[in-house]
Amino acid sequence: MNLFVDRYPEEAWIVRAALASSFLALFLGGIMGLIQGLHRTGFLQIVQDSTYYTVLTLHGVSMVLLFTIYFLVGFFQWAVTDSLDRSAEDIRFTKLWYFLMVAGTVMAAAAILGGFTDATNLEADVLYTFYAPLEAHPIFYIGLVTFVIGTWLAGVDWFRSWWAWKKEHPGERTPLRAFMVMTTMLMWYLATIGVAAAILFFILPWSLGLVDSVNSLLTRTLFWFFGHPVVYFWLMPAYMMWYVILPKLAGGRLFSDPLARIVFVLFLLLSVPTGIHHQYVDPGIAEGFKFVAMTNTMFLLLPSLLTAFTVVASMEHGARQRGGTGRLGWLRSLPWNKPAFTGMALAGLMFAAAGFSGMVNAGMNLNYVIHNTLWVPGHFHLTVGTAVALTFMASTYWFLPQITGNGVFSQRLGLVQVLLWFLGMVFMGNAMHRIGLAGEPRRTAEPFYDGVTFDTALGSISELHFQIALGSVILTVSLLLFMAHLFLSWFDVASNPAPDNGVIPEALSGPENAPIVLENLRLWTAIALVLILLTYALPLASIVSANGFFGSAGTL
Ligand code: HAS
Ligand code: CU
Repeated sequence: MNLFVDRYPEEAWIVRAALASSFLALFLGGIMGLIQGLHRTGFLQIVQDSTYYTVLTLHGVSMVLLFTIYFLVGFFQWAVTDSLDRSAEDIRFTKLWYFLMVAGTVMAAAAILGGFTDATNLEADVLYTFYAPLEAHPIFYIGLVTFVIGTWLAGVDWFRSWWAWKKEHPGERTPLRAFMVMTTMLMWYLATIGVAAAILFFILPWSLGLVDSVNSLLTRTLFWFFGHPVVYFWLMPAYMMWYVILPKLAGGRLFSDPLARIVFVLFLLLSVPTGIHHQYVDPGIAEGFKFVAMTNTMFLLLPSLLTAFTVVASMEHGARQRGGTGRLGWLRSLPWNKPAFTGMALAGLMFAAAGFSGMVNAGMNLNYVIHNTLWVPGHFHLTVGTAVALTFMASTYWFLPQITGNGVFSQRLGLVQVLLWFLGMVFMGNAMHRIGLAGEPRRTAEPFYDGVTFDTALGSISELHFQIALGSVILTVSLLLFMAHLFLSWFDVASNPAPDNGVIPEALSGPENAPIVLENLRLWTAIALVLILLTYALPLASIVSANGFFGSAGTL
């Protein structure tokens, strides 16, 4: 009786509900992605240019706010319950935060969907970055706030479990998965201060008509205070899978538990004080502050570089346990026939490329070349769209049986699905980066300067457009396969038994080797707060002193 669903049926229900919400968003967002991919490359323009921005908003919000966050709350619920081996303190509270998230989603979705029709005054064509001067119907912001409050309460729920566990296990190291959840949630609490302040004090009152204008630069800066760390909110659960599930699937054990803890503490410390790297070209922020953000960003590469080392070392260990030999020959001994493994490994491989495009973005001078071009969507389709999304989808092949009690429908079909996602992103990611270097702008329905042309010469703009469209189609096929497969597995069409493989093995270098100071999350949160104050107090003060709190909308 090792399956999670047998041990914790009520918690498994919440995990399933969160996953179902997540995949619904993925499906909706994916269809919007196809429409966009074909629209802006000139292949199929079934929506008006003005509706393109509704589609773009729905795509962005569904993918990066709903798909990712619903998945991670489900995954974190499993991680906390399973690793602490205790039920939720009060399952009604657990349901409360989930339903708050759903209520928020319904409000925000209604506002966005209103953009497709003139029958209501609902509209929210503000993209997933939703800062001023773009303005949405108030219900959009109220929905977002409700959704975020849901996640805050989810964090409270997990902290309550952790505190209760600690009381019963004095002096023991927190199990790795719970440690990762707590550090991620602390990072999230700090990050969301920015977006909560932007919405509650400025954007919502403005959208309600209570104030006439807002200081756009202030809302942008508060947004990016949140907008950079939110990307690690998506990444850290994917890293958790690379640390705890991937080594097991590779046939071995995690290389170092203490190193994994250090990585998560580094993310807690450094995720927020880097947000200004999204604003290198914003006037109104002094160069010096931008330079500080750049320096912090370069330090923030460290936890990912450490991850690359630890995860690959763990994979190598697994491969050698399975009889692999040679300097690179061990790669052949990895379980490439398993979609959960192959999907996650390919997601990691793609993230290596994505990390490099991130480094280019982060350099102040190089950023001037790529900012606001299609290079940036290229970067984030490899990070969140592949490293995170493909890891989430691939891990579902391992995870779903744990929470439904049903085996997956077909490993082979799963393998085809993850390979297609990787292939689709190879085309799309490559072409977006390259076309961005040629200067094609992002966030536009109409990137054509001379009308649509179809030139087949390799490397030409239209050939790159073709790669983007082809990538979108391949990704859609992969998505449809994933949804169909999910349905067949969830409803146990093949009656495959669920493998009883839920135990996560101990790391080679175990938790007892982790310095005890790592457990002191109050200390790390306090240091993170100081770093945030040091990087943000002066820029915010100068923005407010230049144009006041309410400046004027649209001055940027
Ligand atoms: Fe980024 C813009 C800088 C990581 C997402 N980023 C964006 C936007 C998004 C986004 C959504 O400095 C657009 C926002 C908008 O709409 O305007 N980003 C970075 C840097 C990193 C980085 C330095 N980004 C991410 C992650 C994201 C994400 C992660 C989502 C999940 N990004 C920027 C900057 C901008 C930006 C600027 C603004 C651009 C502009 O001008 O607008 C770093 O965290 C990256 C570090 C990563 C590495 C790679 C390590 C490699 C690993 C792989 C191991 C291999 C394995 C597999 C496991 C150093 C861990 C091996 C396999 C075998 C088979 C052996
Ligand atoms: Cu960033």
